[in-house]
Amino acid sequence: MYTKKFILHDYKRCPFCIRVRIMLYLKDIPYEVVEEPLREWTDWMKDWSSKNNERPRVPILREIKSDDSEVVYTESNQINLMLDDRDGNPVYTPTKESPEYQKMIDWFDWCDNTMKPLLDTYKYGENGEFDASKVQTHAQALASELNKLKTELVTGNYLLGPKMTLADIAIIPFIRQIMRTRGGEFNFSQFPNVLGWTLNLTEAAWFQTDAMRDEGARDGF
Ligand SMILES: N[C@@H](CCC(=O)N[C@@H](CS)C(=O)NCC(=O)O)C(=O)O
Repeated sequence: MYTKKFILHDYKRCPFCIRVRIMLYLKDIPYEVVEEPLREWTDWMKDWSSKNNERPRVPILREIKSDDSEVVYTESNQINLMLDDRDGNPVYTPTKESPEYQKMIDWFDWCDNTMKPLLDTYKYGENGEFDASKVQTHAQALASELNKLKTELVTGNYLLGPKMTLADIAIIPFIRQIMRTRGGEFNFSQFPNVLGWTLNLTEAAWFQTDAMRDEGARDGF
């Protein structure tokens, strides 16, 4: 059964969605977009979430097959692993048996479970209550985690060496978010190679395409 089309349930500014849009672009996979109004959600999302007893969240990628059956994929990094592998030519995924594969999984985990909570606190405050007097402390906590990126990027252009992988794709939308918070007040001069890695990716011609645009991304997201 062949794939008739992909549909991405998307929110422009969501960094998890940007991960998936990067991959769809790099793998040259056409797709339709359904914009999800966060917290209101489309009827499809409400229906899917109640049938599956899952909280509505973006991104969701639907694969519509030639017989109109559909497969629903959730979790941005899992979606990206699937997209990279589906043509039998995984360009951005290290081989499963290699130490790099486990390192990639560790970066996924670090990004979502360690760095993102610190980024949210830096951006929105503890429990979403912004307090300007605590920004410095929150920035320091975030900076101490970003040291991991700094150390890793000493040996190569990308996190796992000379080639861009899903590890870079997973993390880059979040670093861009830090760079944009409150007009870019985070002090990146302490991380010149992280800045270089970010600009190398975000200023690449392919990153400037419509799919990667996250307009409206001021401080709000
Ligand atoms: N682990 C998920 C996280 C997705 C996620 O948290 N998406 C946010 C938007 S950035 C969302 O849908 N939030 C709505 C909610 O949690 O109610 C992934 O990697 O896809």
